Amino acid sequence: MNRNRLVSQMVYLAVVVLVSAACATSQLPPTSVPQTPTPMPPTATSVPPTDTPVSPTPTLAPPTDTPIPPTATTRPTSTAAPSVNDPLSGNPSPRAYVSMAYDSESGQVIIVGGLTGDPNDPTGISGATWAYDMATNNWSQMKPPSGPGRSSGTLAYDIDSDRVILFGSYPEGKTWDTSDLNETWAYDYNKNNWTRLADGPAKHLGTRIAYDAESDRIILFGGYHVSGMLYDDTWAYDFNSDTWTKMEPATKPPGRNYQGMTYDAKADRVLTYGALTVEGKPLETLWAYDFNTDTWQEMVPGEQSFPGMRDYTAMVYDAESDRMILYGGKTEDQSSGEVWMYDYNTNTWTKLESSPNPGKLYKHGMVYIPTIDRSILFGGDVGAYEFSNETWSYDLNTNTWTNVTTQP
Ligand SMILES: [Ca+2]
Ligand SMILES: [Ca+2]
Ligand SMILES: [Ca+2]
Ligand SMILES: [Ca+2]
Repeated sequence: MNRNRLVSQMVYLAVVVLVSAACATSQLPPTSVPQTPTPMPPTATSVPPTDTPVSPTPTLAPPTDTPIPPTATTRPTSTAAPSVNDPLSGNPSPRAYVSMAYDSESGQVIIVGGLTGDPNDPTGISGATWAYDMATNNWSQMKPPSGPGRSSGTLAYDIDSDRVILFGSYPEGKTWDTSDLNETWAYDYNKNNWTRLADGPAKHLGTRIAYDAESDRIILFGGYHVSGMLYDDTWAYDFNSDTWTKMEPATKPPGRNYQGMTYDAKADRVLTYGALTVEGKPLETLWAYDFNTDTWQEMVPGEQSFPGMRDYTAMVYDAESDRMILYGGKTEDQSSGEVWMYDYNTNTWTKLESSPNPGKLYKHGMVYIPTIDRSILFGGDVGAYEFSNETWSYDLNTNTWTNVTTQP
């Protein structure tokens, strides 16, 4: 069993118990969302792995895209004030559990909160909305008039709808109160406002999302249930109809959480890699999901080198180079500073090393910016709850990292 994960989960459970006891009189009524703990053994796949390069199959008829306005007005909206658990100007404070999305219409990288201090201290959990402007290399706390008041979820940008989608977050300042974790929120940078949308799957701690642009769907995979079970279910969210749909692929990757996940636009596949089983066994095979056919495919690496154990890693897709980039994540010797490049077309991993680099870290955020053909990395845990607030830029074509952190 992975001791670090066991300890963190035990701490987390203890906190949930304490918070539940302390807040017994102010508890929300039990949710009507039924738990669906369908424990699945961390199976190897039943389908024989293929290690032959797979050419993307022609897409089937894409789901129809009839724009239906989200019916957010029927749901409560948060009246949370702008976050005080964060500096009001300058750079975001150092943090972990960072997820990033790039609003390409507005040219802004968006993050929402993160763990900024002691996870047992309410002031250590920020729910602030921050935007990083590529053109000026400047971070701004957006201070929307109302917001989710939530932290450390997973983000993806819906290009078609020009919204950043936040899912799987927990309340700001509630110290790991995971209650349901099922709120869906959309951020419109142009109007600087958040809208609450239909609830998604409940209690999927550390689930990840990515946006399938060809299908105009947010794809969700993985998550951890506090009973000690990792989910291996796949969901799709359509902002246009404000609908979550549970998919039913015949084959599924082993359950996991806080893994790397990104969308390969050319192949029209959502790629996921890394994290651990409940027993602490590393998940070292990349999987690719095609929403159009509702099919997961295991991309067995064969004899080549591949990243190996990576927990809390980050992945992006460099569209210009048509390669996936993986950076960071916890390894057996704490964490790694290597870049791994993956080519879906040939199922080929390539290790790249360069100096300087952001160093060994995990629980960081990373996103690709097509207009400058660079990936941006922010934050992360550099070891034992010591956090970074550095911003780095990476050019895959030249394998060059640049620290672009501005001095306060
Ligand atoms: Ca926008
Ligand atoms: Ca959309
Ligand atoms: Ca698709
Ligand atoms: Ca490139």
